[in-house]
Amino acid sequence: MCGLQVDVEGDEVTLIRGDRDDVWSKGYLCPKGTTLGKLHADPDRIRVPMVRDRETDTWREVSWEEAFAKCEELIHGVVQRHGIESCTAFVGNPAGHNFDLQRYMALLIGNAGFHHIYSAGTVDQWPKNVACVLMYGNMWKIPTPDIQRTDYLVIMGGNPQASGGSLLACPDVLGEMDKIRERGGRVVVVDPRRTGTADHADEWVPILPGADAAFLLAMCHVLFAEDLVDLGDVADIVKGVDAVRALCADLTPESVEAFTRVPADTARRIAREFAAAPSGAVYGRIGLCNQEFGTLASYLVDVVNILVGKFDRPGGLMFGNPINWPLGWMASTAKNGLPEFGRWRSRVSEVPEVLGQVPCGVMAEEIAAPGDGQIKFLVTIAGNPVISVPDSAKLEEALPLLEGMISIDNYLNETTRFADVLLPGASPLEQPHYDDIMWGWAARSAGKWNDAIFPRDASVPTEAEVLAHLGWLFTGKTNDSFDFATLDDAWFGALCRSQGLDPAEIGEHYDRGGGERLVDLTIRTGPFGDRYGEHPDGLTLEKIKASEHGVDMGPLVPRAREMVCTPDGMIDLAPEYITADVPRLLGRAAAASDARDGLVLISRRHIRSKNTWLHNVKVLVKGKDRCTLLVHPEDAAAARLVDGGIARVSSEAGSIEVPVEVSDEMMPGVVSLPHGWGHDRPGTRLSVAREHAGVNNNLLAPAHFYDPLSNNHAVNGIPVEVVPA
Ligand SMILES: Nc1nc2c(c(=O)[nH]1)N[C@H]1C(S)=C(S)[C@@H](COP(=O)(O)OP(=O)(O)OC[C@H]3O[C@@H](n4cnc5c(=O)[nH]c(N)nc54)[C@H](O)[C@@H]3O)O[C@H]1N2
Ligand SMILES: Nc1nc2c(c(=O)[nH]1)N[C@H]1C(S)=C(S)[C@@H](COP(=O)(O)OP(=O)(O)OC[C@H]3O[C@@H](n4cnc5c(=O)[nH]c(N)nc54)[C@H](O)[C@@H]3O)O[C@H]1N2
Ligand SMILES: [Mo]
Repeated sequence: MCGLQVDVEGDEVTLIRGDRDDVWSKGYLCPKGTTLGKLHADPDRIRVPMVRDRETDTWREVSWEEAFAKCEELIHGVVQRHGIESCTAFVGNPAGHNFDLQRYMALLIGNAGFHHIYSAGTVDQWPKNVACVLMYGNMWKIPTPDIQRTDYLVIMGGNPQASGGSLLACPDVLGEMDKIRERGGRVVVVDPRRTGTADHADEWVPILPGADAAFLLAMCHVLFAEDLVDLGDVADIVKGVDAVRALCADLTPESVEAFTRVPADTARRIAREFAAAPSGAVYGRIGLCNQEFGTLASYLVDVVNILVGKFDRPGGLMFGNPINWPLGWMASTAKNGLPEFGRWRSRVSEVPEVLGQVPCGVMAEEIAAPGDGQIKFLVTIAGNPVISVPDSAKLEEALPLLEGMISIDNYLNETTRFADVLLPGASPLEQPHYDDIMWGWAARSAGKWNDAIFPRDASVPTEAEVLAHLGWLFTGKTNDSFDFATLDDAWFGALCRSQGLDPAEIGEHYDRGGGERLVDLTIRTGPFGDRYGEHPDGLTLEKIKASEHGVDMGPLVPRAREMVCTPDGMIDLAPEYITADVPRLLGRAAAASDARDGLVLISRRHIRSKNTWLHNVKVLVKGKDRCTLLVHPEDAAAARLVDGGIARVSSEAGSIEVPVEVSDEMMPGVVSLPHGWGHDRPGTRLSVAREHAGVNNNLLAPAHFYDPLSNNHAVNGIPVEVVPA
């Protein structure tokens, strides 16, 4: 989303820097952006399709035609032998960032007729999706802090210093935090680790991993007890306030102190300060999702904001107002009814589905265990589950058992090495760009178009075409009859109709399809759009393209009334599905207060990584080893660990060895490992990453440690034992 200035000579990138004239990012850029040229030039990046011979485990470059012939043979074989029920997909994170993948996933997942799929969503934001669908009516309508105008910001379980933000899209979040403080406001970071973000805050509040829901309930308690509850402008569209009052009636800050480790007077003071601030927002991110009480904690974040009238107003928690409406915003519980959970169960462990998914860590047993419904075919799309998914050793053992595997990916990595066919996408500089859902939680109404910088051979299919093509084959049809344009038109037609428009009429405006047509549609029917001539001054993609440095339509505006799409039009402050989880939380609180000695493991990110996959870029991995176990000095002393020594870390799931870094940035009792490492596996083509292999922290994450309300894995708060190796 940040504006780049890319200098090129011929087909080489000579420099990438932040575009100072960019209306959104104003020159700001993180290291990920500066290295797109390195990714483009990476000799290890896969540029042509490859097919693997299983017997010799060797790869051969093939034409696209031959690759799809192999796909057809494999897919049809498995579907004939075992049925479409035996086929599934794993969708990874870049599917949310890539120009085509983010707009065309439906043409694979929807058209193929998979019974269900797996995704990185269940090690990420599924709890927030559950909370939002129940509260607001759509799983992707996730409100974000209006960080540029707030007076009081509480960041829980997020570290924008490393991540750049997440369900909060804003360039230079640390700069915004500094500005909040400069204008007399306050920033509080609630995190088991004193992160680089905490260093920019007024206050760091260490908290025991997984205890955030208790902290937030105690905040609610204070708000009710001290008569600070005032819903403000949204009062008439909120229901369930009394239920929340009852829920936290006994949960004084004192009563949860032993569990959260947050002193009662700190919790009380923050609740009071937050309520009294002229504007304020509590923001919760992955630390609150990837934990045992992910749904409860993620839901309570919104509750706290709403209770004190800091919702849907400037400086508060607000819905995004993107120029292009995100495709994910189409569904609504007003139209489709409230979600039913547990419509089916996973075959082996009988985990009830949530929003169509079971924990992605369960995929391994579904592949490995024989029987009816066993997974025999897997398509991975921009995902590296052998590293990113809990209990990953099991998945590594299971993948060779598949009868067919296709990966849409740009690298031969820990996961894709098991594929039969590897179908590469374009490099980031060979495709246009315009984000979809990410603008849905952006700090301003902005947008911009990026043209592809380097041309790609027109005969090479785009990733949209690849998705659609595979979807086609799964329905039993053949390569000969595949025609992207027909499927693209059908998808475009569905999107037109969702906006009350006639596709035949709207289609007249375009001489070609593809992602660009979809972007234009979502802009023209968005809040600032021209609606195809109805508002002649309105925006179109053409107008945005003409603004080289992007378009900024201003700050967020109150729009809850228009965004909320529940059956009764009300925001549900107390969905029973979620509030019924409080007794489980209190049970855990009692158990945790009794057993304070053990260590628990949490994850972290680094500004020079992107999950599992930027480790093949030299400038991003150079310098001192980042894959270390952070341990508080007291814990290090107790376990006889020394800085720079090697520790053996063991959990219920496995055991690894890793260098120790003793640091008081950890709270006592909690140790931290980065995720995304472990590049020592055979058969990959990652020459740089291999030299900086690190270890995979998901070898320690038990597959069955997850938040049962959302099926989101708890990769934070894993009990571990740490000893010198
Ligand atoms: N222990 C622990 N585990 C975690 C987390 C954690 O905090 N702790 N975080 C979780 C989170 S939030 C996430 S999102 C997941 C991420 O999990 P994954 O999505 O599985 O991992 P990534 O590294 O993001 O996957 C990137 C893959 O996409 C490919 N790729 C990159 N760009 C493109 C492209 O443009 N097109 C195509 N076709 N492929 C591309 C890369 O080569 C790589 O194979 O990890 C999760 N796992
Ligand atoms: N440079 C870079 N940027 C990225 C990524 C990357 O890998 N590298 N990944 C991208 C992705 S896919 C995502 S989802 C986002 C994530 O964006 P963020 O959520 O900002 O990611 P993290 O930096 O992992 O920050 C999570 C914080 O939660 C804390 N934490 C862990 N457990 C708990 C807990 O139980 N309670 C509380 N209160 N805190 C806890 C951790 O100590 C950590 O500081 O970042 C995105 N941006
Ligand atoms: Mo993520």
